[in-house]
Amino acid sequence: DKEVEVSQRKAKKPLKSVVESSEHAPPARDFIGALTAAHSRNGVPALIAEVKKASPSRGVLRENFNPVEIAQAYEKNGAACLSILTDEKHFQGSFENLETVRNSGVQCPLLCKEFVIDIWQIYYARSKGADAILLIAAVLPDLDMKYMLRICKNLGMTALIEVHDEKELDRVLRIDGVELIGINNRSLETFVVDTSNTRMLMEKRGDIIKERGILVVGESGLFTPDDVAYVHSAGVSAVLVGESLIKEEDPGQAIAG
Ligand code: IGP
Repeated sequence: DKEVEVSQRKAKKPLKSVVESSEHAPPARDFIGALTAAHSRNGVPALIAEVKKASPSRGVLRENFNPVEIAQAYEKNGAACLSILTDEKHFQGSFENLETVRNSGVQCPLLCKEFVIDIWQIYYARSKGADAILLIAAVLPDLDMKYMLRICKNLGMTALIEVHDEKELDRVLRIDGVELIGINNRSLETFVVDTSNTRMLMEKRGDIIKERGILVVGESGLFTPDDVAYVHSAGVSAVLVGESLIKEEDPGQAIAG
């Protein structure tokens, strides 16, 4: 049904016009640069804070959901980058949220969190101001991944390539031009979260990753400073945190605290 969803969006706007608007968007900001700067400045993993209303495993996370307010609070309290859920079906996100956050004066680079299966989505994300986009190894065959990575580069965007297991990580490490890998602690199939997943994969492939200068993001299920310290010691330069921040009454304060 993802297929249907995408073709519906296509029906709204043809690829050609979306490509055109992507070319007229203000240039993409440096997502990796922002992560590296924050990591070396603070000596702790850079924070990508996620603007997320709901999830398939947890339902609605926040009732009074105001994406701009949350984004501004995250930025003010030291997030290096923001992740904006645009998937409507499972996360109640929208491209409108991405666009309004981009136009709200927030300076942090923005990651578009979408289940990309079609290049249309990449151009559309860029046209709405995304600086980076998620590409999930579990849903994309190698050829698509390579092609989409090229498109991102041509648009000046960063691709965050998400893996969950060793097989996916090895596939991704065989692809040229990969600069940023996310290790998801949550299985997209079972929703089971295990933070030792990041550590396990870093123990196995950390050497190659370092050698190739690839940056790693620890994703999902991080709730406490100890959780963050744990994935940091595994060698990640950044963490992606959603639920534990968004559920707080004051999501900005939750970063500071
Ligand atoms: C954030 P959490 O457990 O802190 O809310 O997780 C982020 O990692 C998670 O939302 C996520 C995700 C995804 C969502 C990781 N990969 C792919 C949708 C699609």
